[in-house]
Amino acid sequence: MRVRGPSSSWTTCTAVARTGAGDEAPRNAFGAASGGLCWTGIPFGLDVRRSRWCAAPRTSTWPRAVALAALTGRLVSVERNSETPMASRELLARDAHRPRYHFLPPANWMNDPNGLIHWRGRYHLFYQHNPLAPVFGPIHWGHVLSDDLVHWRDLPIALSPTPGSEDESGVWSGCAVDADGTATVLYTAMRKRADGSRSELPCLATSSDDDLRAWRKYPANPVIAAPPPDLDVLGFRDHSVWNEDGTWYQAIGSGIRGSGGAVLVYGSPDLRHWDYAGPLCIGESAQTGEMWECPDLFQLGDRHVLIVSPIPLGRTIYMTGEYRQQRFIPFYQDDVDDGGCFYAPQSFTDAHGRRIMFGWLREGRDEAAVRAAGWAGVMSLPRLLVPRSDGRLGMQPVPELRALRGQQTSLRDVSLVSPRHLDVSGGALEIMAEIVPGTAAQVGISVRCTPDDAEQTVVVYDAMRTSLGVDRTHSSLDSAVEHGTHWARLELGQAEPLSLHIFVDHSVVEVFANGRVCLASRVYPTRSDSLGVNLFAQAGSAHANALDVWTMASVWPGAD
Ligand code: DQQ
Repeated sequence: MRVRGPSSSWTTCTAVARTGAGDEAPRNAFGAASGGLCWTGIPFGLDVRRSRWCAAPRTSTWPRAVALAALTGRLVSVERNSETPMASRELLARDAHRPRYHFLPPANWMNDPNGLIHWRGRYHLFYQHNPLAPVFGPIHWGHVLSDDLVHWRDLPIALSPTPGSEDESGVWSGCAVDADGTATVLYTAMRKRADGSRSELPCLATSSDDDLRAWRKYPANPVIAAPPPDLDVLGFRDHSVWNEDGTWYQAIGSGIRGSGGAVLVYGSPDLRHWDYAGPLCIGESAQTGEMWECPDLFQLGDRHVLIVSPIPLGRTIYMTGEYRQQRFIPFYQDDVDDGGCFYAPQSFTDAHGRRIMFGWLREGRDEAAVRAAGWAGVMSLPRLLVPRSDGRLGMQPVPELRALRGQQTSLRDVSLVSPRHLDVSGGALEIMAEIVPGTAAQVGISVRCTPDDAEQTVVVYDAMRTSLGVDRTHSSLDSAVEHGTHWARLELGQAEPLSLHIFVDHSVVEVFANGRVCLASRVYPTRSDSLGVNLFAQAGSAHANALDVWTMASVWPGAD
């Protein structure tokens, strides 16, 4: 049964709750209590009525309604609200682990970026979002827009699960295109059935207002009724859509049992009627996993790039190669990011012709910790994708991020034989360094360091391994958070220095190296003085040609 709260009770958020047949009126976990509850560390006042309704009072803010809904355990959908949920950004802003200039929602859970589009001069980022709790749950599309890819404005939730429809269990990942002036998204409708089975089917929604606030789901959804009948597929979800000579094509992530991850292609004259055109590409499960999530196919220079996030690898790979007539032949394959938390990215072309990618940075801490924090999931910085003659995928932070630079500290021509403490500190920093490794076995930069080095995260180039690593062995004195080291192969050419571009943002350390390697990692220092930066060389000498460090401004209200 679907019910909706009395409109007079709602101003900021409408919760759609559902009770099973014969259910008692939903009471929250504390009975029909009210007021003063502390949930996920955030004090929320509650007003629970003994009825079939879970309603937030007129005075409620977004997180109150969400907290209430989560406590009942029965809420399945949060519909579009008319006000922005900025209050909760301020509530969480001073959390020591909360990033200050990476994008993340006001509260609760986020995973994949979705529906990226540069629409009427502004950037739109939609995201997989459980607005009810900081854990994966009923997935909606959260929505923000930006003039500059750096400062974001929260907009109401764009897409919510519709009870009784194909997407009643979640509005899963999808992409956006401009179809003759109408913004159109293809997304995966998730429906879980009582017998444990589930369907994943492509659905369509449209919007044409300036801010892309109002979305209308296509009444004849789903636009594809089932996966190809002659294929035994493991999954059928996530979308990449493009237009070729007037025909729309859609790539859907899948896997063929006994074979490997796959991307299936469909063609359509109008984005609503689709015919299967065959597999775009099929992998081998031993190498690239059983099922490919979040396919993203695009042209970059004179090549094409296919990005997929394979299950069960839990990391994202790219392939550069040749695309012709709905088939993709890979020539080169590598990981998009080796830092261990980057997953399910999506890219888009902006009005300047730039290909820009965002990826989801997963948490490196357990459920109890994220429930206590009240939020989970961060978006990577927007990465500019650039073609390279060696077939690799070039990645750089977008230049717009320079707008956040504050105080600058610079060094030039420094010989390194031992660690050097730099006269800079901060939880939000940008660091650029050009270092000639020389005879040093290891050279690099430590960030989030305490003065006694009890906590530190080490970005290290290891000459013997010819690899760049992010060593989190001592990142945190909290033994419950992740501590591993992640390595990326990085062979420096003759006379090629190590070029590091490091973004430190509280619990995020995002590293770009030599234009071709990225490592995004999550770290959770416990000490308030884990703010230092050290430059080091070990077992030999190195030379830093240049090093620049900037403090970075916050883009979120209430943060320092
Ligand atoms: N997450 C989504 C799926 C996608 C996966 C659900 C990747 O659509 O396959 O939130 O993180």
